Order: sequence, then structure tokens, then C-alpha cells
Amino acid sequence: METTLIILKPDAVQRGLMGRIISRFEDKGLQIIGCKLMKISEQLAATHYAAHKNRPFYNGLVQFMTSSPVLVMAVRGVGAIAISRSMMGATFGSKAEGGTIRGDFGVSNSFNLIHGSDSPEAAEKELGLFFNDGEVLDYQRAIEGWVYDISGGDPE
Ligand code: IDP
Ligand code: MG
Repeated sequence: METTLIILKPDAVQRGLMGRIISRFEDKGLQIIGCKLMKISEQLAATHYAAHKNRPFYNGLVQFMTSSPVLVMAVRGVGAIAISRSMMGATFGSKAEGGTIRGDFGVSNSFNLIHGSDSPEAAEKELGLFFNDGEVLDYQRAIEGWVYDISGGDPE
């Protein structure tokens, strides 16, 4: 099982798209084990996007991400990182394929609705940045045995 960090960015919150985007993760069978609305500080945005510090879009990105509340989620499942990235679609709304979150809900290249960790290392680091102890809950879903084949022990 993997856990990934998903952020519904300020445009998703302001445009009233939270419910529809969260539903896509629930519909897919991924489990939401952490979820909160928060305002990202300049410092947290800088740490989270440190890899992009020298890119031309960096200042605008930090301004955007700190401009209004976001919804952060910890999302768990087998292969949750890659599955979430494919559900999000390509970075730019203008290029993302239909059927993906960015492809279906946006046209902008900078306001692209959603962030998802891109590797297990990034997920672990980012979950630690955005969630405090006790905010990610390890609970069993009643439907688990219908989402996955668990007859062999491990979820398949
Ligand atoms: P990703 O979110 O699909 O992983 P990254 O290349 O890691 O894409 O970029 C991080 C974020 O920076 C993007 O989600 C987007 O908000 C912003 N961004 C990336 N490239 C551009 C650009 O060329 N113009 C404006 N914003 C950009
Ligand atoms: Mg990225």
C-alpha cells in the first residue's frame, strides 16, 4: 500500500470543484485517510516547490498557492502515486487529456487544480510537510474486500 499527498489547489476550492474531484478518488477505490482545508504559508510553499525555485513561473506559483485556501488529502491504495498522477493528467490544462481531472475541469497552464506527489520519496516528504501527527488515520474500510481481491492475503 502507498500513500500519496494530493492538494486541491486554490482554483479548485474557489471554483467549487472539491466535491467532484474528491468523488473521483473515492469512485476509483482509493482511500482517503487524511483531509483538511488549510492556507499554505509562503514558507511552506517555498519548501514544497523548492525544486522549481529557479524556474520563471516560480514566483507566480508561490503567489497562486498561498492566495486562498487549499484542500490537502492523504490518499492510500496499491500504486496510489501513479494512479493519482494518471487521474490528474498532464501538467497543463490546455494539454491534459479528456477523462483526467486537469483535462476535464481546466484550460489554464498555471491554474491546474491539483497537485499529486510524483514518487514514493516525494510522497513521504510531502505528507510530513502538510500533515501533523494524528491527522492521517489508519482505518479499515468495510468495503475493502470488494475494492481489492484479498483472498490471497495481499490486496490485488
Ligand atoms: P506537476 O504538478 O504536473 O508535477 P511540475 O512540472 O512539477 O508539474 O510543476 C509544478 C507546478 O508548477 C505545476 O503543477 C503548475 O502549477 C506550475 N507550473 C509548471 N510549469 C509551469 C509553467 O510553465 N507556467 C506556469 N506554471 C507552471
Ligand atoms: Mg511535479
